[in-house]
Amino acid sequence: MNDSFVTIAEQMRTADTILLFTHINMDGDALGSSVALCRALRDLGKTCYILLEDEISDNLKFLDKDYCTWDPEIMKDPDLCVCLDCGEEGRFPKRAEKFREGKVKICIDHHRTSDPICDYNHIDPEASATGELVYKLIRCLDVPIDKEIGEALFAAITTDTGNFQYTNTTAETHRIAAELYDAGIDGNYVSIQIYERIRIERLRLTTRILDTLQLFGDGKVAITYVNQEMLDETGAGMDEAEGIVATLRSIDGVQISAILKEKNPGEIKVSMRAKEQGDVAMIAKEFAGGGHKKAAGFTLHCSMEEAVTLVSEKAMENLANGY
Ligand SMILES: [Mn+2]
Repeated sequence: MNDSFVTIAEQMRTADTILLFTHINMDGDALGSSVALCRALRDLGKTCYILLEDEISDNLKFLDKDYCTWDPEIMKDPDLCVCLDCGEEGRFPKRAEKFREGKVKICIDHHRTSDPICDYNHIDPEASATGELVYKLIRCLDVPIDKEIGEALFAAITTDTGNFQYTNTTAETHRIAAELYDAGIDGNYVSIQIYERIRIERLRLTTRILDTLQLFGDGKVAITYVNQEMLDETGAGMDEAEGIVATLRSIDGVQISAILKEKNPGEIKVSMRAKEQGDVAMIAKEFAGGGHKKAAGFTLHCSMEEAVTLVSEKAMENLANGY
């Protein structure tokens, strides 16, 4: 059962010190929703920070105006610890101990989970982005949404909806976006920061990865991979392979796409996407992974060649079963 935003807002009003957490490999939703909430809580006079354990990617740095810290000692025994866009300690492993220090713990997330870990949880898999949920929470906190909060929320929502293209995009998503425009956001500025500041190294890596593209099942399944050698050759980081899996899905006729990332020799992280057909959460579940019907991931322990074969077979089987 979800706790209402009214209940959660009440908890926030009575707290003085609040520490926010989000998942590793932050995306625009993770950081955008955290920044928006941090700013709103500071507007209410709270001492509030976002505690991180990894670096903010260059295209999201514009969001952090002194909200983020990497120092767990910044706050002793916070009144409240809030995890956003994630609901399990494995998503913030190095900060899990600090999270438990919170006198009260709250989770705000849109990833489906079977067992919520916090005292108060608002988990809504129907929400396109955690940013949508934070928008509603800020409304309950009675904090006016200004340009800065609005742009952070817009960054969150544009990221997780694939710029309002994915199936999770609803009338509600657009209504919230409209409210953000009314608050004075510059949507074009946010989009340029997020989408149009690509490093040349990233583009070179993309070229290398696309060279590995293989199609299976009459062109319905597209699979690529990236290994450490490609990173060394191009000077790009593994995080810069993000987004390619969505590009693959955009190929005409493709229903399921996958990118296989060699984290370590023999350890392969698989990210999958589905278009109109296919349920990649079903595949991920089989390998102890997680995600949504149209976007999911898991880890395999085998060679790249074996992984490509296995993933292609699972994808074709998934489509054949009518998902
Ligand atoms: Mn999200």
